[in-house]
Parts: sequence; C-alpha cells; structure tokens
Amino acid sequence: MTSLPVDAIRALAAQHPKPPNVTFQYGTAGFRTLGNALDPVMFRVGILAALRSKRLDGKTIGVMVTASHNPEPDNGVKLVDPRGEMLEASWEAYATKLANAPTTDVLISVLETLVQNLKIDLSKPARVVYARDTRPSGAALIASVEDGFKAMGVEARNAGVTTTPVLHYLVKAINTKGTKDSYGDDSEEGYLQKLSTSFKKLVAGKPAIPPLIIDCANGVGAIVAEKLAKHLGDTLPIILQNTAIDTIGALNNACGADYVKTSQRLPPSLSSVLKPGQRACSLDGDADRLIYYYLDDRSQFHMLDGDKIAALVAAFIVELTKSAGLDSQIQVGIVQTAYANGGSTKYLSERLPVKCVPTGVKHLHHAAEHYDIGVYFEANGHGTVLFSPDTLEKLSTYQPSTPAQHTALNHLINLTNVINQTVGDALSDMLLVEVVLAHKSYSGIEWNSLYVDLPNRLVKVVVADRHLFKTEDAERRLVSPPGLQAKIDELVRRYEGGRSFVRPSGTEDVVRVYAEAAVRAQADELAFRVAGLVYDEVGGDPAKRPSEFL
Ligand code: 16G
Ligand code: MG
Repeated sequence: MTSLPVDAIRALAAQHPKPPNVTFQYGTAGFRTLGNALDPVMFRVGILAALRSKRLDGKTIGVMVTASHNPEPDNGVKLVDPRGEMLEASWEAYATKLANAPTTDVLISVLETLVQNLKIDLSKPARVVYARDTRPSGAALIASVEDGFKAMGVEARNAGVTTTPVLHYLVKAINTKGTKDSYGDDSEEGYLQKLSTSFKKLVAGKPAIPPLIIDCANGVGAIVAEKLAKHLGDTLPIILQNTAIDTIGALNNACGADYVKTSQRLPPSLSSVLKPGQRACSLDGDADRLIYYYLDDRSQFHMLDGDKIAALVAAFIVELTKSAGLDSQIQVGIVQTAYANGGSTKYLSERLPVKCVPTGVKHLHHAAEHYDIGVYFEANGHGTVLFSPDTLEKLSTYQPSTPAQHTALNHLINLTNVINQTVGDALSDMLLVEVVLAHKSYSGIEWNSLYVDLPNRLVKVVVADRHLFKTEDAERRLVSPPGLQAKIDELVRRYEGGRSFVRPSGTEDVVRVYAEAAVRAQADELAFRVAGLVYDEVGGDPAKRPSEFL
C-alpha cells in the first residue's frame, strides 16, 4: 500500500503556514479573498487536486487561479473536474476542511482521513493542468500551488496565463484525447483553431460583418482575444479596448462585464470610441462573462445581457432544428436564475420550457444537462449551450432529405464546435452571438427588440451574519428570518409589475436585494424599501441605516 508522502508534505507545509483567526470557505466560485491571504490555501489546493486526480484514476484535474470580476487585489482558486466541469459539490467541503487545518499535524491527519474515507488509491498517478489570470498576486500564488504538486509528486502541466474557459477546455481536451469524444487539440492554439474554424464555416457567404469593439476589462481576455482576432482575420474585424494588463489598478476598474451589468452604463473609457449603432461587448476579468451593448441614434445606452443572449441564441437554435427537420426529436430548453429579467422569462416561457435554479454555474449547468439542447445563461452574462450526448449522436447520424435540411444540420454541427460546452466562455459566446446576428441580419436594435427589459435594481445590504437568510423556490422566497417574506410580499403587491427577492451572497459577506417594476423609479424605490426591511429585520443600528433605504 502506498502511503501519503508525509515527509515531503511536512517540509513544504512549513513554508505555507495558515495564520490563526482566518477561516476560508470553498464557495460558489471556489476560494476567493484578498490575494495576499491565499498562500496556505493554494498549497493545500495543490494537494487536494492530486487526491482528486488519484481518486479518478489519474484523470487530469484543472486548477484555475483567478478572482474573475473582483477588484484587482483579490484572488482565488477553483478546481475543474475531468469533463471540464466544476468540482463535484461533495468535494467542496473537503477543500474547506483542508484549507482550515490550523497546523501541519492537523493537515496531515485531515488528509489521512480523506484518503481512508474516500478509498483513494495513492499508487495511482496524479495529473493536473493549471493556469492563472493576469492579477499581480497570481505568480506567487501559482508557486504555492506548485509546492502542493511537488509534495504529492503530481504530473503537472502549466498552461500559463490564460482565461478560465480555456483552462476548462484544456481539461476536457486532455481527458478525451485519442477517444471518439475527442474535444479538440489540447492547447490554447487548438481552442482558437476549433472556435475560429467553425465560426468561419457558420458565417461563410454572409455579408461582411462590421467591426466589433471588445472591452477586455484590462484582464487576461485581452491576451486570448488578440490571438483569436488573428485567427478570425476579416471574417470578424475586432477592435480591442481596455487591454492594459500590466497597468496596476486597471483590472475590472470602471470597465468589464460586471461594471456594465451592475451600473447599467457604458465603461467611461469607451465613450469616445463607441459610435451610435456600433456593437460592443465587455468581458470580465477571466473572460467567462459577456455583456453586449450599443448606443442608439440619440446616444442612449442599451444593454444586451445574459438574458438577451439566451433569447437570441435559443430562438436561432430552435429555428435550425425546425429547418433540419429535427424539431420533433430534439427539444430545446432554457435555464435561468431568479435574476433573469421578468421580461425575458415571459418571452421565453411563451415559447420554450424554462427552468429556474439557484444562482451559480453548477446549478445551471446541471439543469441544462436535462434537455436535448440546454441553453443556460445568468443575467450577468455567464452561460453556454449544452448538447446532450444523444443529441450529438443524432446530429452525426441524421440523414437530411432536402438541401435546406442539410444546410441547417451543418449549421447545428458547427454550432456544437463554436460553443465551449464545458463552461460559460465570453469569447465563444461572442462568436455565437455574432453568428446569429449575421444569419438574421440583426443589429443591436433588432436584437434588443425581441422583448423589453423591465427596469430593475440590485442593492446589497451589509449584515452581521448573512447565514441568517435562507431561501427556497430557487432563491425566490425567504424562509428565514421568519415573517420577512410576508412583509416583502405585502410591499411588492403595491408596485405594478413588481417582483423582488432577497438572498445571501455566495461570494461576499452581504445580502443581495433584487427588485423590478414596470417603471424605473418604482423599481428603485421597491429595491430600497425591501433593503430597508432586511436592514431593520437584522437589528441594524438605526443611526447607521443608509439614508437611501427610504
Ligand atoms: C459566482 C458564480 C456566478 C454567480 C455569482 C453570484 C460561478 C463560476 N460563478 O461568480 O455564477 O452568478 O457567483 O455571486 O459559479 P453572489 O452569490 O455573490 O451573488
Ligand atoms: Mg468570471
């Protein structure tokens, strides 16, 4: 029986001690906090990745060091399972336990218990592929992860500085290499080839596409988008903006998908660049979220968020399945969260099955797997489209009976390649959107007019303990604190088209309040009133009650 390399772990653990009085938690987005607090966590994640790989018979596991759209001083880490998906939920608790082991002795005993309980065969190989975004703290944190690999004798492959979706792609490509399910060449170049080749096939014969502006959030998306632009050449002229990856303080600062979505405005850096009618989009700091927008003739800003992307894409896919003669065999379904705009939910559910699930990609991804073709997007711009194994099989064996069916079938097959099915991918989603716009001859205006967004407002309330707040019905209703939901209901009834919900954040120590209503002022008022209810409920100091909470 091979045993844990205790001496090696001990020697290296001494270089990554856990400070007392801090608690880490593997949450919705992995571990995430200030970059300079993460050294011990990184070392332990390196070890955990090794155990996960050994448990799965030496399959390659992914480790991504990023804090996405968070401010630049933050950083984080998450593990990716062999099919390119998020780490299996039951392992999140093991990650948390390891990260919080106060001493090396406790760390080793936690590891021994894990090995025993999970029946991990330590003689199996451990294989990991890892990458990081452009954050200044990234290089040092990667070195700590590598110490974890060293302690466990991992066959580790460094994918360098790249986007989260590229890392997910690599994991899947490595694990399917040489099989009938091969996902593509296991390199960033292979990813770029796969996406750009299928994109070119999809837009072949369509009128020239006008240039698209990409706001890269001054993050890692800038690097990969630049390479993608070269692959695309004239088929999609791209103008890169906010590419200052070496400028301290620039990352996600007044730019990027999260800035645009939450402030519902244009990044100031684009105000002199974006011309009325022109399309632009913003990526977030690790390029897994995408938000589109344009200015109308009166220079008014219009945002096309994840909900609008879902509507555009789903309608197109349904159309293709019909034209291919496959609509009776392939059902398209949508997955959203409570944050989906009421306008989008109404529009989509009049046409397709729609399911609402709790926030977080793992929930959406799993729900989407239940459809033949599952389109999932969060309003924040994170999402993708999943084709079930059965559907992929159908597409590859189906015999079309007319040239029109043949063309539609080919488009569907090319879509399965342009879409990164492992996880939301801003660049892949951007190509997908561009394909649909090209096929439909839509500008932002026609796309935006699919349905009208209800005005909405998101507010955060700082509370002493967000865990007091518990939800049900896919986070649309509170069950705790008792009685609060009834008060919210009573308030919501007074607003035309009113809807509001309260949920504890999974990534920050706050409670989030969302509200929408038929008119802007009412949506704002409802949001602040509900926030006021939340604040009062948890016994906030009246003197510190934010004045905007009416
Ligand atoms: C994370 C999630 C995102 C979710 C957000 C909610 C992943 C990869 N990312 O960024 O899907 O929308 O958290 O944050 O799962 P919140 O719980 O703080 O509102
Ligand atoms: Mg992100």
